[in-house]
Amino acid sequence: MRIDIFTIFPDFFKVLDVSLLGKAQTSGTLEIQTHNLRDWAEGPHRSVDDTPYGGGAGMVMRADIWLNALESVLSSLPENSSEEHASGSQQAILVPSPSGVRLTQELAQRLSTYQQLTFCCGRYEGIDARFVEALKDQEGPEVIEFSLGDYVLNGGESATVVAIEAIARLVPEVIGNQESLTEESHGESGLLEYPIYTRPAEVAGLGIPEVLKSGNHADINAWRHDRALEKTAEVRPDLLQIGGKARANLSTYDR
Ligand code: 6GU
Repeated sequence: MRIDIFTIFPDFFKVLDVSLLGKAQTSGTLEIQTHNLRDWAEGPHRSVDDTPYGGGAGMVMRADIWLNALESVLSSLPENSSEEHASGSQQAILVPSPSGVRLTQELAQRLSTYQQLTFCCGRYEGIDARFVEALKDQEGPEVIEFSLGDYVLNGGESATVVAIEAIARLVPEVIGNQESLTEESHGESGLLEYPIYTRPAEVAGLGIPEVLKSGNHADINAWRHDRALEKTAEVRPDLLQIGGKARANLSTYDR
């Protein structure tokens, strides 16, 4: 998978050189390139923003600079043919924004099959709305404005790091043990994860649930499902509501 990141803070993304994503870059499974938006700006200050039409606080990033930047990098990438589209080799442009669609495990899963992703990190009050409008108007990669949740960040950089970690770990070869992906929170079941334990058998006066030492895997699975359901009902009841992802997976329980 290839990832291009446009930002005025390229240094922010050094964190992606660490741990599993760093290894995936070294091995060539993942190629991440950052681009400094100011390289497409003009004038002595290489300014990328201006005051908002209609007034109001803060500054707005200029759509023309953003479009020029994307144009010069994306046009140099291999064509995204319809043939590739069918085999799951798509491209997407991702724009972090508190007013985007929620980044879910399901969306991360879909994007992990893409060949190339472009992240556009806005700062200040965001990017001139015509940037996304123009991208959607032209034939080209799918455009997705995404949000991490209902709170406001100073810019899209940290959200982009989060999105890349969520997506790239689902690319086969990035995580050594694919099995560790199968039973985690927000996975297939739609439930939060059950509690897990390791040695020592006693910590701070607390032991291990007996069933986990029983060797009976049917009992262990039933216990884990119960705990996952309990935890979900306690902290994320929304996941169990009608339309909630977990609801279809409660077959052994009263709905
Ligand atoms: Cl993706 N961007 C910004 N700027 N703020 C956010 C966000 C994204 N998700 C939640 N808050």
